[in-house]
Amino acid sequence: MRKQIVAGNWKMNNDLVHTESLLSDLKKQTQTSNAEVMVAPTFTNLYHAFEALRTTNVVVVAQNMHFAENGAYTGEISASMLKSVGVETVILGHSERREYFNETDELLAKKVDAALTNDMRVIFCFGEELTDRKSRNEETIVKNQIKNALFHLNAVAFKNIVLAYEPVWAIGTGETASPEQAQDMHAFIRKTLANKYGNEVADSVSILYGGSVKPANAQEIFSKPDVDGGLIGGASLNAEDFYAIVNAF
Ligand code: G2H
Repeated sequence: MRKQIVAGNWKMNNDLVHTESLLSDLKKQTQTSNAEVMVAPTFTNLYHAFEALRTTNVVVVAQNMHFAENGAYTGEISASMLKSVGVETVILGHSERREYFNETDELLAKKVDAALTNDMRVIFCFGEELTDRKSRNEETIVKNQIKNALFHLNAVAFKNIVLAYEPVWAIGTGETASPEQAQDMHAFIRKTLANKYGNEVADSVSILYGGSVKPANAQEIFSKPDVDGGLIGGASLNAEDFYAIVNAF
C-alpha cells in the first residue's frame, strides 16, 4: 500500500508569534484519516515547530536546502543543519524556487543527491506552465523534469522520494486541475516511473497533487486512484481547513 500524505507548505508566511498560534491550533485538531501529516514552516521556525510537535505525529519539513555540506554559501542551509534541528524531510523543486530563484533540473539533481546522501526524504515538485498545457506539451515537460532531476538515481533511492505534481497554472491562483486532469497526469507519471524502474517501484511511490487544494475539493481529488495526497499552500495556514483536507481521505 502506498503512503497517503498531506503536507502543508507554509511558504514565506508566519513569524514566530503566528507560528506558535498555528502550531497550537494544529495540536487541537483530530485526525480521522490514515494520512501522514507534514508541515513546512520557514527555516527560522523549524526548530520551534519540531519541539512543539514532538508529541504529535506531525512531521516537520523544510521548504528548501542547499546541495553543499557547508562552506561559503552565504544565506544557505545544508542537509546536516536541517537534521541537527530534527528535520528529515525536505521539499525540493517547488515551482516558486524554479521561477524566482532560477532553480534548474541540474541544480535540483544535486540537491536531491545531497538530501539522499544525508538519509533525508525528498518531496520533489514539478509541473507544467499554462502555455505548456495550452500547447498540449504538459506530459513532455513533466517527463523531462522528472528524468533530468531523478533518473540518475537507482531504484532503491525511490524509497525516500515522494513526488508532488503541481501544475504552475493552479498554484495560488484559485484554479485547480480537475480531478480527471490530476488523475491523468498522475497515471502518466506512474507510467513514466514504471518504464524506467518497473512496476514495483512505480506502484510504491506516493504522488501528491498540489495547486489550490481546499476543503471543498480535496475529497474528490484524493478519490482518484493515482492521487496519494496533497501538497497544500494557502489552505494549510488555517488549522481547521488543513485538517479538513487531512481527513478528506
Ligand atoms: C502550490 C501549493 C502548495 P496553493 O504551491 O505547494 O500552494 O495550495 O496555495 O496553490
